[in-house]
Amino acid sequence: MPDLIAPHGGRLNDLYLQGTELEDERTRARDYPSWDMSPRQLCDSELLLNGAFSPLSGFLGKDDYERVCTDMRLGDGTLWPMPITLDVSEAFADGLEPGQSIALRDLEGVLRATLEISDIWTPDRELEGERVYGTRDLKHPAVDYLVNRSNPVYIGGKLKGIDAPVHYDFKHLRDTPAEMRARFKKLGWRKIVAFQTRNPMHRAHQELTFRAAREVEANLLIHPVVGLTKPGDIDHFTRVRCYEQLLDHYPEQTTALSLLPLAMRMGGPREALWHALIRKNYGCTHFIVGRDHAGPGNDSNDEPFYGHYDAQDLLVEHQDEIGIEMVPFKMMVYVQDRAQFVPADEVREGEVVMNISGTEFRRRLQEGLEIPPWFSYPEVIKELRRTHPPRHKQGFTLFFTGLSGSGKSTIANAVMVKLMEMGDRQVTLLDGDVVRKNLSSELGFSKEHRDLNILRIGFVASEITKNGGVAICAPIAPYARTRAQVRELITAGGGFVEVHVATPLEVCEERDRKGLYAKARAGIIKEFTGISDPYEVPESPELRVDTVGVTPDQAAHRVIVKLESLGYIR
Ligand code: PPS
Repeated sequence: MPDLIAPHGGRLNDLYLQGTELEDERTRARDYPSWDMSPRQLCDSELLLNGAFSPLSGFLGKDDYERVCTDMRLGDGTLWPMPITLDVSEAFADGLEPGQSIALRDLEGVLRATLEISDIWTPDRELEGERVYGTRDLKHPAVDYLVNRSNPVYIGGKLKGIDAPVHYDFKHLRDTPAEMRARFKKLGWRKIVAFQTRNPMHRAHQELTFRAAREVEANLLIHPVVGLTKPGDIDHFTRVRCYEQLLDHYPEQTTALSLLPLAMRMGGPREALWHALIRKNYGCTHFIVGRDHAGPGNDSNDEPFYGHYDAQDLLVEHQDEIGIEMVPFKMMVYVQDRAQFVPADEVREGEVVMNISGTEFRRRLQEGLEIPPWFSYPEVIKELRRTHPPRHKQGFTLFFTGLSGSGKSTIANAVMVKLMEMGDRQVTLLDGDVVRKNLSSELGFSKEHRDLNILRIGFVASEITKNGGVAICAPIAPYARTRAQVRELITAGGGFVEVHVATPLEVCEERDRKGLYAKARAGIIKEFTGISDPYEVPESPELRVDTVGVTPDQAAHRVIVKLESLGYIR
């Protein structure tokens, strides 16, 4: 059947077992060592198993991995730009051997697939970052993931699918590649242009996708990513409701919407190639690529990681081999006199052009300001406002950090009382000592225990914040990396305001309210922050307060003013 030909002429994979084969493997898997997959591995395995990553039939083995990293090809020469690897802990890998099988489970422990091991190796993950993403800079989300989050050992091997993951949300919008192809066939769509997105779509996007489809005389597939996108992106529940609203504004029968559970890497040019291969597998003939496709933002020197058009250039080079045609994404602007969006290069002299940048749009959303209907349909804005209310209605975490005796608890208490006096917020105080009594009573002060303590506080604060409350935390939190992790966790669902209580060590020691510094100096208390243990000073907190010569009331007032200026209270 020609419609099941995947890129490079290969077949579209469906790795799920059926009938007795399935039951036999399920029985055998009871004795296999079990690995609980991470959210990224869950996304990857879903797309491996349903054929979206054809021709791959499992997680990459070592030879394929090496060649993918160096020249974007599998061992047999087939184009494949992204290493799809199964990273596991040393403890899990210990004792495993090629030829053995392992069970892959989801977060609830349900068996999703088994993998017959072909290779086990310890990669150089920083080198992988450099080869694949062209950098070792941790500002690149994929490099950060590789270095700080992924596990140290890789296992390669073929997959056997047991149970496909169940998605309880937007079931009517989830299609496997085979289902999507069948749908196109049924509709009689022969040319399909796919649009990839991880953001809400506004009128400019609608216009550019519509024009792209018209230009190549194709139907349009809006194919947003709902797996893992860039930290800080708008959640997929909100986005999908927005896409559904937008769909009504396309001419009937021209456009389809389907969700792609992909874990993006923000890999720029290589990622564009990967996206195109995936869309080819879903049966698309054309793919829209814009400026900075799947771009990771700027590096540590505030320079872009990739050139604006690198992704387009790389895809054009390989489009024939993939068998999909790139449609360049045009920058659209609104021409007031024509009451219409047009490509920027078609604006006539003297015409008044209007545009709202992404940053300006987010600001208006955050501050509850007007967003004009020429920019986005009111139904779309209404959906966005439901889950992204203005800042003064959002939850937030106020995170005090500083040395013992710096005054964190005193200021935190004063701020709490002031917020309660205002009356329209539910406030929870997670003070260092209180947390250690209740949440973390078994923990000591090693780096490992301190980190665990802070991550627990972060977890509780993120739940409070997500649900619209205010969490005030006041631990020492001496490590920058852990504070950053907490920030990331919390900003996914609301605000995060870091206050460094920067009272100098000499002053804290002189005050020595609890007599702990004396004990630390005498060596009675070990690993004491500032004396025999580190405190990494925050580089760019939202606010820094030194309590020398300042009353607690004045310090708390500064915090309140900061919260007002950030828009969290008014
Ligand atoms: S941490 O590092 O963030 O987990 O620390 P935290 O949970 O805030 O706990 C700090 C309080 O514990 C007391 N204490 C110590 N602090 C630092 N180092 C050592 N070794 C230590 N041992 C006990 C101290 O009273 C801290 O309270 P604060 O309010 O900060 O003075």
